[in-house]
Amino acid sequence: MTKPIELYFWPTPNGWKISIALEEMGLPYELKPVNIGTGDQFAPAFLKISPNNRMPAIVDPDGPGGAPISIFESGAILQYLGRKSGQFYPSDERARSEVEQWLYWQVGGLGPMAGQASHFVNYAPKLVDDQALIEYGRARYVNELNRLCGVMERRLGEAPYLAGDYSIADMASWPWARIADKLGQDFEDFPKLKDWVDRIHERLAVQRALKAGEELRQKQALSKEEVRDAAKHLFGQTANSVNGAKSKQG
Ligand SMILES: N[C@@H](CCC(=O)N[C@@H](CS)C(=O)NCC(=O)O)C(=O)O
Repeated sequence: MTKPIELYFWPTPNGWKISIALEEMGLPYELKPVNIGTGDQFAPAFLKISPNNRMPAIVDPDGPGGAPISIFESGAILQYLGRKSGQFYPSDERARSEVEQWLYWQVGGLGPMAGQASHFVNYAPKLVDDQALIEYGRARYVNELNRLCGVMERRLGEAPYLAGDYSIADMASWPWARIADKLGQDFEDFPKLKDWVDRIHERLAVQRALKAGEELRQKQALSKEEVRDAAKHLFGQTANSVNGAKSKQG
């Protein structure tokens, strides 16, 4: 029996990309919680697997040549799992390039921009007393996310899924796109995007992925104090602060 893939995970959009892929592909996996609100991402053992101190990451005990392999960066993980399972990542060059364009669009654009929009909508208002100071950043990222939702809306008018057929590119974009309404967007302006969000949400594998590790999820609306506590670990990171956190963790 092959050993399960270890998924270093916290229930956030980046984490769900990989639990969705593992569920869709029917690959056995085991969740290894990385509590990013309390600093688990700086532990030396985790940095060996994920040198960027971010989750998700995986360890596949049954990697190439039968030896273990660790992988960080959600896009690289999705490509690895797609190649391993032979699913949702076609081998035909034209179809594969289509998937890769939308996958890279997600990891280079939608993910970082939605992440910044989330920072300015959900966190900055609880961290900065003078709200005028955050307005420029909030508008910049909420507008950029709006533009990206428009890109998906146009694309989904041409094809049912981002790369034509359902693929790892959809698995990467869906966890962020589905919360666009919580990040200053109105789904009424993006009906095709909303339909795609709903179609993917109905998939049983996606429902199982959302359930996995659900108990790790904190309540949605954090108090000012809770946000300030998590912010000590999550925000204002520098090369020195990461090294300092690392040495504190032994
Ligand atoms: N580019 C990375 C982004 C991953 C990422 O930003 N993960 C966040 C959680 S959603 C994280 O681990 N944050 C921990 C930290 O900021 O220290 C990927 O696609 O895997």
